[in-house]
Amino acid sequence: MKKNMRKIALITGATSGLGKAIALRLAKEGYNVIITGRRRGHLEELEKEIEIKYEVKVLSLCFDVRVYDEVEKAINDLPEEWKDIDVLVNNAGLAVGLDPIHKGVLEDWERMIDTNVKGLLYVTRVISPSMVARKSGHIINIGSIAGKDVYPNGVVYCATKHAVDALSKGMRMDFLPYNIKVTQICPGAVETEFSLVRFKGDQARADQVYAGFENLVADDIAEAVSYVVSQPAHVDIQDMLVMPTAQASGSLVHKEIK
Ligand code: NDP
Ligand code: 8X3
Repeated sequence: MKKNMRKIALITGATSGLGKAIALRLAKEGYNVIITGRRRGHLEELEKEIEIKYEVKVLSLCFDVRVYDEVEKAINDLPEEWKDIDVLVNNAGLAVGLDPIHKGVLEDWERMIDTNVKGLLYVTRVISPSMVARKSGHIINIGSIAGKDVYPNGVVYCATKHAVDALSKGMRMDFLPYNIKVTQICPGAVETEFSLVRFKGDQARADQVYAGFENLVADDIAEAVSYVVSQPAHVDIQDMLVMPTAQASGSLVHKEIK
């Protein structure tokens, strides 16, 4: 921790799933947290939960990572005491649809590319100059097994996560002179709102994804984040692949359906 000051973590996509669990975990560990997402009501609920449970400060920022002007305004308008962000967790992201390329829905492709690739870049572009100036910071990009592997019908999502893999490697190079750690955490199947979003609200189809095996839960990834941020200054966990025991690759899950 800074002398007499708590560290600050900003988590994108904190309204549900991994981002919410990561925000709660970092707050539990004494970070003041900036929680972001588009659903203002969800942010307000999480803000209250954190304030009740932990003696840290919490600030909500409601913006769409796909809109550069919104990202820039939200971050640049931060009160002075919140400006020196120590840990940025680039988590906001989504898959939309599960179609072969020749049947792909252009709007779905745009949403995935704009959120998972351009959104991550926009947030990093606005926050990293302050880390560079201070020669201090830690950027954690939430990638995926889909960034290490490719599975049929999910190719565009996989391509966006391969982009996150490349961006994580490249950021590590660009930030090397500035003492900024870059970590990529790549989960396998975690039960969150992810599949509900992918299948556009079809809960039964989303439930099928997690049937017959023990998937990861969001707290498993919060635990991974807790591990990487707690390393000493000279240690950077560069890349972490966290899979359910029953999942061997992007498309190979051992299911026991009764
Ligand atoms: P959820 O759908 O539960 O959460 C996604 C989060 O991203 C929400 O908080 C959502 O907030 C936010 N988000 C989506 N689009 C935008 C946007 N345009 N602007 C701002 N925020 C946005 O899914 P997960 O928690 O599972 O996903 C989190 C990350 O983990 C994603 O990057 C995903 O690709 C990755 N991942 C997930 C895995 C899984 O199996 N669940 C496995 C591997 C990686 P809001 O809607 O309020 O804007
Ligand atoms: C999310 C999990 O299985 O769609 O990244 O790759 S999966």
